[in-house]
Amino acid sequence: MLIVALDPLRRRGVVSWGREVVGEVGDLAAGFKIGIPLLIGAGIDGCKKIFCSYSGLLIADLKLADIGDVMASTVGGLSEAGVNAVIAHAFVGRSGALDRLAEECEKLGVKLVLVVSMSHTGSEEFIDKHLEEFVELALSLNAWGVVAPATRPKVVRRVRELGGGGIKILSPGVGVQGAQPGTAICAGADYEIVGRAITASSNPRAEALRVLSEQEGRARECLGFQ
Ligand code: NUP
Repeated sequence: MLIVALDPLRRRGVVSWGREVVGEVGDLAAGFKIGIPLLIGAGIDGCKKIFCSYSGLLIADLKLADIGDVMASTVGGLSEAGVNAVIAHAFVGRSGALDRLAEECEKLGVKLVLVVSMSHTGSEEFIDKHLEEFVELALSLNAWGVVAPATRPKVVRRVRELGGGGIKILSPGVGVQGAQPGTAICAGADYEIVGRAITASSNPRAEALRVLSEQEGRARECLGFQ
């Protein structure tokens, strides 16, 4: 239920920092999410070192938004580096873009995740106006998952209604951005993505355990878990 966003907080010692965090919370997390900050800070070879003894879900959150061939070649490189899921923007559309990306992901065995809504308030300005179409697009492309904001559980609930039970919902925004652990799960998310609340803590493992226990507590209340 927990995906840890491994965004480095400074520029130095990124690889050893990353290895430390992965070592501390790797057995607690359902996956890790890496993005442009880690790629800049550690390079692709540094990322490989960080995850060399990790074999779980590894999501590259580059929020791809390009023509199909460019996104496909990006995914090829990421897959070689050990990434097994990628996040792309839905707004680039299917034809000449996401159709090609989805095909490449399927070929490489990489999970495709589309952004259908974001955790910042500006998401309402443009992206959220197309929420229904984006979820439909994700379903029609057979995407493994979608990103929807823990900061706005109503949106998560709507995505679950629109998407049915088969698609995974990944929800960022827990912790520093204000959402409480478990609220997105209660609204229908499968995973909550947590970055700084864990990675900036002096004790990432204790913080990850706290997040998991809060998630469980809320889920027990709202979903009737035993
Ligand atoms: O809508 C989104 N909001 C968001 O914060 C989509 C995302 N992919 N993210 C990512 O989630 C963001 O790039 C960061 O890696 C993580 C949230 O980190 P934090 O706020 O928990 O530190």
